[in-house]
Amino acid sequence: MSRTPLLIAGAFNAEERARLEAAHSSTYVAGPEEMGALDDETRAQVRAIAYKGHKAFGGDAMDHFPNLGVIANFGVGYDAIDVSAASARGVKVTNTPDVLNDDVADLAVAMLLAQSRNMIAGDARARTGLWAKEGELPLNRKASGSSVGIVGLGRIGREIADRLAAFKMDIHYHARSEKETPGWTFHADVVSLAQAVDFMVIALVGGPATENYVTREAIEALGPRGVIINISRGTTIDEGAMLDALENGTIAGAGLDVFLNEPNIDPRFAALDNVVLQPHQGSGTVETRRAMAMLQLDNVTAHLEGKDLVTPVN
Ligand code: 8YV
Repeated sequence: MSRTPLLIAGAFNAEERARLEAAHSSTYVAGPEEMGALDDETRAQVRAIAYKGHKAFGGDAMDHFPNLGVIANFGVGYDAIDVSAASARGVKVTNTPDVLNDDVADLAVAMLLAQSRNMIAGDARARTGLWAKEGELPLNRKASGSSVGIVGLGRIGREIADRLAAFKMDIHYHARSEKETPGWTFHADVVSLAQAVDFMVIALVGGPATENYVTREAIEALGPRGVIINISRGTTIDEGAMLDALENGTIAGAGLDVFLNEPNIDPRFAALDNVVLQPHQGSGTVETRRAMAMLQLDNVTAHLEGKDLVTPVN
């Protein structure tokens, strides 16, 4: 048994890190870029890595650890981790599915409502005295009863659709295959989905297979009343094409929790008044982050105790 079997890597908060440290003897680094600087003895002892963050974690970083058996990711999306490289080295990867579905779906709905009801401008009007000077907000846009297209009807997409069905919205979706969803309309491609709806919510998994999945053509097909909501990854949409469409009025607006190059997002977003922007906080509640941390720890502990992993992805 190695003395320090766990490497904690990434931007954990104090509670998350303390929980991992209390459970297993550990070493800490800020991210994959610091792993090579650990001394040989420490690296040889590491059998599990608890990872949190969106920095690329590739095969080169894994090669620093000859006895590594598992990378336990904090998050359902594991696109930052090169899973093929892990598999090739006999390293298992785990994630934290399901426990965050509600929060991410809640934020998607919140951004859809905030965008359509112009809540950011409304808050400013009530807060700054503009209300007294200029009167009511210009009328905004009814969300209930409109049509929505979900791109990716996985666990999170399904939660979003269920919530929006309660808003009496006409539900359309695009997925790899048609699902058992009576009353909801399946579209085999994203352009056809975009043509059919007012709101389009992207709930895809990240990674190379979904890069630019929502193309310029699909964005333009949404039309001048179209609103894009993205809670997946910045990579899943052609971001440059979306910015062009938002600037030109080709679409009406967007609600975005994810971007390319987070946290240094494209400054073009800040100049737009038809968007609601969030700092990638879909799973960011005390309750859900705690549940994610526990699931990550359960995976680490399972590996270190020779038990079956709880939520393996490879
Ligand atoms: C992050 C997420 O894990 O679960 C995911 O895929 O994107 C988030 O919940 C969280 O921001 C911590 O990095």
